[in-house]
Amino acid sequence: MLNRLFSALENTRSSISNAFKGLSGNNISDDNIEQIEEKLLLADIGFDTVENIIKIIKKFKNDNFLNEIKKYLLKELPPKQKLMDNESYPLIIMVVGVNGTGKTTSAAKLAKLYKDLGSNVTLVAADTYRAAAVEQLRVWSKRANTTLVCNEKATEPSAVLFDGLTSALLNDSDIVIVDTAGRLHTYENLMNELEKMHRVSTTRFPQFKVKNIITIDSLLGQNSIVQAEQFNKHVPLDGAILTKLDGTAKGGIVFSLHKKLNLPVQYIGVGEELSDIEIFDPEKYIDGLFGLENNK
Ligand SMILES: Nc1nc2c(ncn2[C@@H]2O[C@H](COP(=O)(O)OP(=O)(O)O)[C@@H](O)[C@H]2O)c(=O)[nH]1
Ligand SMILES: [Mg+2]
Repeated sequence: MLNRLFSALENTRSSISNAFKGLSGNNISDDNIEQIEEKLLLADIGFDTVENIIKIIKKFKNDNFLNEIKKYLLKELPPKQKLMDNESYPLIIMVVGVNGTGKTTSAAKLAKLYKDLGSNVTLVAADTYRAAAVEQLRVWSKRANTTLVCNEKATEPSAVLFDGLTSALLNDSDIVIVDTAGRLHTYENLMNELEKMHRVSTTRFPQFKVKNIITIDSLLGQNSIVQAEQFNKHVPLDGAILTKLDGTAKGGIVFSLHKKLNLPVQYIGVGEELSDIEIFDPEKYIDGLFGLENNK
């Protein structure tokens, strides 16, 4: 099967590998190094990580430095998460993040992913600001064959969440996936609302384990580090979904998220369809960035 992560990283990879072209043995010039540095930074592989990669290239120039880079980068990332095995149930996955980063789409994709793994999934449409988001979720929940809890008349996201969790308990759901409203981190009241939702889950429904996942739009680059930092001040983030990895040449943000915020990328979005989600695999990701073997 064609590896969709590898395909999604095509633009990022082609930019990086152009810079690596023509490098051989002792012929590595300062110009070469500068070009590589620039391309890696453009791909949003953070500054520290880029500096370390350059050191490796200089040190191993006669050997296979790409393999050394891979070894180093693998150590920088947490191992691939095992869905279901390492998670405890029932579980609430709150999908949070800035407007347009892919929350609603990702919530639906996650519902299908877990449903396909055999879980009993409830989707909760807690974006009370956008009627279109509820409609979008309704269509998807039908296609994914999952229960949807929504209330178009509700104005309080926490109230919809409360209903959703009550209903999830009644129907024995393993996983509740909650779509939330778009928030700019500067909107204090929206952030407070998010905190309230977190409180409702943890205090009123202690049966559930809560996981807060932030959607990070690959196209936004280093700005998303600031966004994630802000969200993390209000609700404890457990992981990230890197969305829109297809079509971006800036697929390198994963390292900074982990290094600066200790935030593991757990899923990636590779398209607009329901099945366009994958569990993040660090090794495949690194192979995809640098065009290494065994990756298709
Ligand atoms: N190409 C691509 N588009 C995506 C992906 N995830 C979301 N989108 C698109 O991004 C736009 C915003 O998504 P939406 O889920 O409504 O964002 P929200 O405002 O955070 O809920 C929509 O047009 C989605 O189809 C992805 O992984 N790849
Ligand atoms: Mg939405």
